[in-house]
Amino acid sequence: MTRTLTVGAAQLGPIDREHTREMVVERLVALLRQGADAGCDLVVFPELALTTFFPRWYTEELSGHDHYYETEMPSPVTQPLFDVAAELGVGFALGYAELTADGHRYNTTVLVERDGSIVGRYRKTHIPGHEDDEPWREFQHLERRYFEESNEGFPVWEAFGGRIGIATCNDRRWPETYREMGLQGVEMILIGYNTPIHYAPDPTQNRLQGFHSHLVMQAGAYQNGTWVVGVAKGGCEEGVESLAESAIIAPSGEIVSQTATDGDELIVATADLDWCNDYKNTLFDFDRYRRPEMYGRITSQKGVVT
Ligand code: CDT
Repeated sequence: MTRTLTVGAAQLGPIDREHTREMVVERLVALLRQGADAGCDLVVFPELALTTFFPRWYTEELSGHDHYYETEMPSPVTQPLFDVAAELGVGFALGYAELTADGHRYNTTVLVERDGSIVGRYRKTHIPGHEDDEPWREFQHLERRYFEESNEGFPVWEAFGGRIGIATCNDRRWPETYREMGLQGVEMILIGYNTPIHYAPDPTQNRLQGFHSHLVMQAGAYQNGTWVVGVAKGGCEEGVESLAESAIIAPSGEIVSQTATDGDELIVATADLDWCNDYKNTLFDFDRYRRPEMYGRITSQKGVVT
């Protein structure tokens, strides 16, 4: 019998700064219900799915955006999501800003099973953008000011009848992200993102945002024999145009479903998890073909040494 997991990519349109958590949770619950109607086991929401993408604004005090962070998960305001998940028997992955009791700030995603229990959480590893005020930009990308790099690595969990991993937005551009999970036998990687179309350091890349997003996720899927679910918060949020083009990608590297809008939209695919083995046991039989003794620089060296 084949192992299948019906997964929904629940793309979100913009969340404005005036939108309350309650308003957003209502949108998430509506998408979760749509997912249940479509037979989903798991619905994946984007990165920072409870608030606007606040790192676009500089605050003098680091704590200036603390109202955008969650100090508990679930909290009274996010509890309905967990309750509806358990009621419908549909799990979810949800990105949010996490402020820990000892004052650390992470860009986090929680994975929740079909009974509403927490499987685990992933904290973003690769934090893009900049730390300091750069008012010359049309809008800023201050993730490096408002989030710490996680040192926890890339866990893979036995859940939903398969092996599930998570990456967050910029993580998807780094091949190490996928390979770290590939080496744990991952079968589905969930990736939420907020990707502004305009890239201030090199605007020649603007027209390529969609291509680059798919390029890296499709390569990561194929080279590791895994499903990849890429989910955007897209559309024009607070004047900033962001990439949509959410996609569910098979272990072959092929896109099997893609959103057609840049607003709230659910796409669904029934993922055959055993399809992963067609790649894991042949061309990408790591045990047989990898040469880790030749890859020493990958973990011993950070920048380029000519
Ligand atoms: N959220 C996030 O990681 N976004 C980045 C934007 C590019 S760097 C300014 C991304 O890699 O899509």
